[in-house]
Amino acid sequence: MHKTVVNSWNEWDPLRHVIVGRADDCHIPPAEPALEAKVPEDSDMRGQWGRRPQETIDRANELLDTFAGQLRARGIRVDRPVPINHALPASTPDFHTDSQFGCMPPRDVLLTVGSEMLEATMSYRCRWFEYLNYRPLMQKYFEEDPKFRHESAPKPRLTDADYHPDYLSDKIGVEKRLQWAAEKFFVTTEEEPLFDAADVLRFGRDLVVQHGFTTNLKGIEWLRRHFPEHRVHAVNFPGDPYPIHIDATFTPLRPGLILNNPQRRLPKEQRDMFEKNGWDIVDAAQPAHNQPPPLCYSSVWLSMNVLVLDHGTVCVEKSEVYQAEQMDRLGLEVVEVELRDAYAFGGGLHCCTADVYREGTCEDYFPHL
Ligand code: DAV
Repeated sequence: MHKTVVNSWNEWDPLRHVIVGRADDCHIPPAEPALEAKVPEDSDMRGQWGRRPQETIDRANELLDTFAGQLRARGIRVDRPVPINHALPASTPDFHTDSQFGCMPPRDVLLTVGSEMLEATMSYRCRWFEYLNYRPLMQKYFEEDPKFRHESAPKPRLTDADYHPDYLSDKIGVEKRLQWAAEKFFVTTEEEPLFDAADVLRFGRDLVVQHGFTTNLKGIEWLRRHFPEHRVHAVNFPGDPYPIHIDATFTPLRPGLILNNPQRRLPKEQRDMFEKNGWDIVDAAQPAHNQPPPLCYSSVWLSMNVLVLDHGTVCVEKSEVYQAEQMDRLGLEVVEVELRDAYAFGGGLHCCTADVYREGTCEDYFPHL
């Protein structure tokens, strides 16, 4: 096997090396401020926590293993995390929570920009130590690739000052949540920089970052200072009552083409940079399901949480027939991947992967700004 080279500048150039998560030992974490805000008010997850049932873990792992095999069969190198014991509490001098979460979605934690992989601050207490699942891989890349930059963002303190108490209720109602989201009043405060890696999309020289529950403005400012050669753009999507992670909302497919969730459209004034540079933003197809699977944090819009393999090929979840049809109309070849029974462990095909190597270099896709 060839030695690692870390290099990935965008979401669409040919993928050659990727991390695929695991469902091992995944826990539903106990209540904490950021989670309270995110778990939908009518969710079956409210009020329960603990290790997920073994048969659901086994089923999710079977699907993730099969997905990894499909990628390998296409010549893509696939690495897997080494799960830590997620039953252990997370304790620091500033907070305590009784369990951790899991390592199914590496995309939430690891942001690859060029030869750098950056561990995000994260914004949930139960996810504070999640980077440890990926450290064996990071160490290996560090040894194999003399140009690899392993970075970690400042660990946040995550005291109560990081969360608006207004969100500590299961009786807020969707109307109020939508109003708050439109006003950019999110659960996280501006106490300190916070971001999850899955709020960031890479467009070569430009990074597009969602301001929402898991990423605050200070987190976006931190990214701006950390990547001085990049332009960092804050976006937000007012139609989403639970705005975490950009990858079921805004999905670039190739240079010039982005899918946008029709219930979470990018506001008019934020569309400028795309329109002035010849990018089309098209509404994503409807999801095939009315409900997420049981005990799932994510919405039905994981339908658009796809993994682009190259400019003409995209992995789409097998049951998402409308999304697959739309890809076909847009001229992309669809690779069907069965993953729905793993959604509850942290998301879809984009979430459960993190780029190590894509071909290509850092290009400027927005020459007119
Ligand atoms: O629509 O629930 C899910 C994103 C998971 N990384 C949603 C967002």
